Amino acid sequence: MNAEQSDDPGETGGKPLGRRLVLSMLGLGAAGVVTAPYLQNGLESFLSAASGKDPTGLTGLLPNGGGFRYYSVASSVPHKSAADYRLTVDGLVDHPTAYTLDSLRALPQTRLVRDVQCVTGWRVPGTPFEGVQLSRLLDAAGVRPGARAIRFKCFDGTYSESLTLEQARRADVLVALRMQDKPVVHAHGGPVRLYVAPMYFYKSAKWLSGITVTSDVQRGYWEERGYDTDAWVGKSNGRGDAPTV
Ligand SMILES: Nc1nc2c(c(=O)[nH]1)N[C@H]1C(S)=C(S)[C@@H](COP(=O)(O)O)O[C@H]1N2
Ligand SMILES: [Mo]
Repeated sequence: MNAEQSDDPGETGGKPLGRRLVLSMLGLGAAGVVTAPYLQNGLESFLSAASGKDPTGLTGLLPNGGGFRYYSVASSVPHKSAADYRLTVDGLVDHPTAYTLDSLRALPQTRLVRDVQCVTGWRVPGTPFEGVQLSRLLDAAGVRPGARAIRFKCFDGTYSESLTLEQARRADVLVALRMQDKPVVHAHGGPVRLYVAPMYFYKSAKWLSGITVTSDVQRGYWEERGYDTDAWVGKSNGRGDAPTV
């Protein structure tokens, strides 16, 4: 990573901190090799142990087996259990709602298997996601006339995303409770993340806490930093052909 690349979605903005430094902060040494005990315990337990020592959130640069990079623009993200997780639906709706994890689990679930594509170049083919279609939650809330967009909030306190109402109503947009056929783990945005299958992965907001129906598109975190709000894979200013960083 260098200063040039620091505005890539997934990298923490504006901090020209060298990979070596980050790795040494994590106690990995310059080779950047995640050593065997960490692999045995699972990468996530390693990352959660490391995250306290990584104020930059650059643990996303670590190698991992599944092909995913673990990204967070926030330096630390609280953990939410089934007991304290809530997803609010509000704004231009007739029935503002707060869902618990159990109430989301009780709704019909949709499973999609698509390729995940980050604009920085990495890609994970055939990844299963499962959850509630966003359109179902919007219908339940009763979207008012004059509504044209959705604003997504995250409990990391920093990230945000947006979709037009038309995009949000697509059948391949999920409020995902499962990823890779298991509950969404904290590192991947659990317990609940957005999954916008046809768009670059920055649209798939992790640690989803709020869905607000709005009259106009309010740009999200990376969108304020120059990335397209209409982030169709292959048809937007993402850089799917860029080398993996
Ligand atoms: N809350 C939050 N959501 C986020 C991000 C983030 O930094 N914070 N990064 C986005 C980007 S750029 C990517 S590529 C994916 C990465 O998801 P992963 O960490 O599960 O691989 O999450 C997206 N959603
Ligand atoms: Mo990304």
